[in-house]
Amino acid sequence: EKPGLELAVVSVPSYACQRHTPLLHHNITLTDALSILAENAELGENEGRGVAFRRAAALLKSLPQEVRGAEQLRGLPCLGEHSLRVIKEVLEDGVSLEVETTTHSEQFKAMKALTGIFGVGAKTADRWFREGIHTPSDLQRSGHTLNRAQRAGLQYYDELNLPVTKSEAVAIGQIVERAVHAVLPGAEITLIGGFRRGKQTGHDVDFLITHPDEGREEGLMPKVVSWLEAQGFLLYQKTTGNSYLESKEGPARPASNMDRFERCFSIFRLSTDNEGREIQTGREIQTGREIQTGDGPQTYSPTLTNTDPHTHSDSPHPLPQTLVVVGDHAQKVSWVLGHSQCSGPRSWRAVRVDLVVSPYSQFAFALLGWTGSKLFERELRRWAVHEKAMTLSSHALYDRKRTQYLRASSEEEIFAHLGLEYIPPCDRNA
Ligand code: 8DG
Ligand code: MN
Ligand code: MN
Repeated sequence: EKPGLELAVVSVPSYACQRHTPLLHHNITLTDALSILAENAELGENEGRGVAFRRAAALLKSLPQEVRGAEQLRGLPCLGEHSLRVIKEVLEDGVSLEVETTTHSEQFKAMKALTGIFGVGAKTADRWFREGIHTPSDLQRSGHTLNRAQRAGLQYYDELNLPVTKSEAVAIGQIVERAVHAVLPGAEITLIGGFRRGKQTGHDVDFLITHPDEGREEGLMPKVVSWLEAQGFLLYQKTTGNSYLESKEGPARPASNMDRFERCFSIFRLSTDNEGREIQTGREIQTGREIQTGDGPQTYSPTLTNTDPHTHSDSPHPLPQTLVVVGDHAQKVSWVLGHSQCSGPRSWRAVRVDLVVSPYSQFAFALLGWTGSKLFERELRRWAVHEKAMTLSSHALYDRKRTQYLRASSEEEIFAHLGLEYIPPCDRNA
């Protein structure tokens, strides 16, 4: 075989969960084009079409080298007629007319801007679009009655659309850890979602919380939320209780994307100084940390007053050190903060945070289900159903032939139950 001429077509498997998909790959131009079409289909509530474009893009992300000609794609799975046409166009002309038209269409731009408001889905955005509302400002002026989530979404629109950096995620993680340990010592907190897959930025920060003594985690979320609220860390939150019940007959209906864990969708108030450097201060607790400036690390001496009655340590203990928001991102953050309509420049930013609590026995399933990517998750469930006659959710794996639940205490075990090679989080970026 002549390397370089043909992509080694050593048969690429057709399910994304059978492949390694790293964050950085060789076909960005092609996948960007397909993602636009996927997004447009999703905004138009054409889910099937969206998935087809997502699968095609995911296939390209898993290839070991850049595709230079359409002939290299022969024999590859997941490439439908429409996706192939777009790929060929981009390979030949550098751009696809359909993608360009979509990107510049008034409807696509408006739908993106409106669904970019936290709490606004495609249906609502479409209704508004047809009333002539194209931007968040239009919406503000319209006088429409908004729900609590949408009001918060509109209020923090610019900030919530700034990417969250890894260091901001770490800072949020420290706050979450303090909150959780204050109300339930011994609980374990795991960073999930895109950051667990190795992304350097995200649209939010996701955490999974559990406790080794099953049952101790019950009712944890309201306590964590109260603690965070008392400390002034929350700008918005909506908590939902756990409603999962395992039945002997197996899952009642095919597992969907929505699970039934205790959870909290929130907006955090993350402190920054006006240059974007981070100085975390709660209302009552001031934490010490290392602040990295252009001149190198400086120590910020800790004064920790533990005011929480649930924890019994009264000696000040040092917290894990942090991080900083520096450089380009910091400038962007301060620019947005400085220009937010409601106030002058300020020393904090809003960050979307998702918290999920799982019982210890479901932890591996929750971890796998919340690490993503969304397409990787969808493909895992599709593989389970179609290839293994099993039902996978973020709670459990059910074997329909043996009519029993399959237990697992690690992601590795779940992949093994499914007859799949283990794919680590960094390779689940489908
Ligand atoms: P990003 O935030 O950096 O943009 O990417 P992400 O972290 O991959 O996306 P996400 O929207 O935060 O979602 C993280 C994972 O959580 C993703 O795999 C999808 C999954 N997820 C939800 N909602 C639900 C849900 O209700 N149930 C389950 N099982 N998973 C969910 O977002
Ligand atoms: Mn996320
Ligand atoms: Mn999330």
